[in-house]
Amino acid sequence: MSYSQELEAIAIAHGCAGFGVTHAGPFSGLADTLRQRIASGAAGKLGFTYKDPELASDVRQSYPWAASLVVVSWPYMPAAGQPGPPAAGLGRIARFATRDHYSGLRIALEAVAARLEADGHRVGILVDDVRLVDRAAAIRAGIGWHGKSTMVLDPRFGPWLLLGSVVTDAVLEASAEMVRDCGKCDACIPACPTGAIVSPGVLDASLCIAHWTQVTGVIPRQLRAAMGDRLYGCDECLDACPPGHKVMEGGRQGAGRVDLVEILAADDHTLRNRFNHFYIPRNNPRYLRRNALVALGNATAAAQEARTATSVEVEQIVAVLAGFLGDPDELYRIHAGWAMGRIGGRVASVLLQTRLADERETEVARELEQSLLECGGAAS
Ligand code: B12
Repeated sequence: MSYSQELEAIAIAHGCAGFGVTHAGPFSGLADTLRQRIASGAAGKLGFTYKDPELASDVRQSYPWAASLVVVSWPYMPAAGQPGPPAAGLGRIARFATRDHYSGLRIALEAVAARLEADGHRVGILVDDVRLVDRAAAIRAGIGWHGKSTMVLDPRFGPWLLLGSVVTDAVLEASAEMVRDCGKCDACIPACPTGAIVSPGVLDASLCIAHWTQVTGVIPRQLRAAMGDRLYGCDECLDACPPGHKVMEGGRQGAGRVDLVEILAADDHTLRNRFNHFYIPRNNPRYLRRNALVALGNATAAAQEARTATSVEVEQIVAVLAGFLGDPDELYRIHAGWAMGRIGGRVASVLLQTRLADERETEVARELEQSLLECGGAAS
């Protein structure tokens, strides 16, 4: 057994799906790609690897001693389960976050790193870090291929993989790249509800629902209906990907379903504890509540259309939204008002009209006027 094979055996024994090695040199062209995405607006409001393209595309800027990258993939399906049917007050969490699926990946990487360290090597662990574009490392280490959705796919798990690396000064033999691509399949492209995959392999994050659930600010009005019942993340392009279908069978139904009313009633401390594995800007639960308000509007409207919501349920939900419509935080007033407009009806219309009469913030008033129109009421 070669040294790399011994490391691979450790990774596989800890549950990894894929294992590969690449040299630690810079990723050619990657810094330019990142800069182009920033310049064109396709990076949206994201920091992460877009903060410093030079740093993200050359691991030796952070680890001058780096010789190799040991890259692994972590399968989170079918463990992540399936959301099951929608309902009036229920939201949905993307599968990568139905629980902290990164924890298994980190344990596996620590085990590989521990072996390298025990043999006298220097190590660092990189997962979702500003210092490495995980997918670029995975491709060069032969773990999978670039899907048109931008996801790294492998033949067994499709896109349902998380990625992570151990950077080390050990000089290891590089793995061969995987010679495979999506061929004629482009199922992910029309599956995106907002058209965010603007061409094969290029995602405009400013249109991506997952992006908007993770950044600060007001969610663009034209994207809110497409968010559907999603509280955090989005799986539409992954769900559509044929190589991932087999592994989707058998997962627990109802996984990642959350009670949105309960989330909106919870205090900051409870939300931080319950969702501490989410990436929420500055760990501030107001962004989670913003997402919950939009999801609640969409989930309720969909249940009304499907005639699965009772009038009592809808009344209770409108009452919850009304509380946020009167909140001092304008982020809540905007999104609660929008959700009321989406649900519609006489009560929502009266509440919106009453709020609008008192509203002093121009942006909020503009939003409320539109919500009132969508609700079927007229701004007086
Ligand atoms: C920023 C970020 C996001 C952003 C932007 C995503 C994006 N596509 O760039 C947002 C918030 C939208 C996001 C969403 C998601 N993310 Co994210 N995200 C990241 C992060 C932090 C950086 C990604 C990055 O640097 N992108 C830079 C751009 C340039 O890369 P790219 O779009 O992948 O570009 C590649 C292609 O263009 C490709 N390419 C070049 N030429 C060609 C030609 C062809 C034909 C093709 C097909 C491709 C191709 O090369 C480029 C570089 O590799 C990484 C963690 C990390 N540190 O790497 C996780 C990461 C990419 N995310 C991950 C996950 C799981 C998700 C979600 C599935 C979560 C969810 N369910 O909501 C979604 C998937 C959405 C999607 N289709 O990408 C995983 C992806 C694992 C995998 N199997 O690919 C990562 C690697 C985290 C991890 N450690 O596992 N994410």
